[in-house]
Amino acid sequence: MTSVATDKAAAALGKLQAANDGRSEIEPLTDTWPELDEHTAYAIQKRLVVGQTKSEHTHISGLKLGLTSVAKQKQMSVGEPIYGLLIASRMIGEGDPLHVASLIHPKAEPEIAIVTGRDLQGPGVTPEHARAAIESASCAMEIIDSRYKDFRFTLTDVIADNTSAARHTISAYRVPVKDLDLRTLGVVFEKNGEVVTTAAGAAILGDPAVGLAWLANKVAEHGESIPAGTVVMTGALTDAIAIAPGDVVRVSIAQLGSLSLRCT
Ligand code: 0L1
Ligand code: MG
Repeated sequence: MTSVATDKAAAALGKLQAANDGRSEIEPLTDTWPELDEHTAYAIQKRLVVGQTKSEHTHISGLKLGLTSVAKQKQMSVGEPIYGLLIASRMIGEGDPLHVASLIHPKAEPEIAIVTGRDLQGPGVTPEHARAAIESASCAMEIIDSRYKDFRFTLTDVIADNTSAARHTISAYRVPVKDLDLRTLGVVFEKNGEVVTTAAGAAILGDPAVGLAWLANKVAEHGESIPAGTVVMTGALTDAIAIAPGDVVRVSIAQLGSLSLRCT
């Protein structure tokens, strides 16, 4: 990075951190820094998250995929997903409520969370390698909350903003995937007792294992691997829905069970 880019990255980091701490919206970084590139955006993301974990005395607890549906990729004019980092203190325990006022404009999305049972070191990880590395799967929900006004951002903006990650909740019921085909699991997403959307595991790039393989190869570009025991949120199975105090959202996934989240 040139010294100008370093200064811009430091300023961007400060803006995102302040927006996160103050629950305030900002304009996209690329409005004033259109040349922000993907590599720099991931570097900002990492520094942002490491700073948050230090100030909250917590740690990075896993990885997440974003933009895993073809529809979302088309909307953003991109041909691949993105990844972000999970923060342990941002996990909502099963049965605990989400305090909506602690966020800016949260939305909930149903996901499959997996835990890996083998190390994955890219490049060259195939969906077959990734499939064999998935040890268990669970029902999960991600609460996304872009720090950008009206969720308006470019690809590099959202990467720098840790892919809109805000909170996540994962069922403690972990199902071994040995005899499970994640592609064909039916998904029902409800809000206040009404079905909002349905999907299948194949909504994640055709197969969550494809997402995991992409992730292993992508983090390798940044000198990282995915060690055995890593939790990965594999991406939204349906569109995210806005949530408000009083709402209860629930995801049910065939063979994985159900998970509810009450918003206060
Ligand atoms: O987890 C996600 O799929 C979110 C990716 C970022 C895009 C968004 O905020 O909708
Ligand atoms: Mg998500």
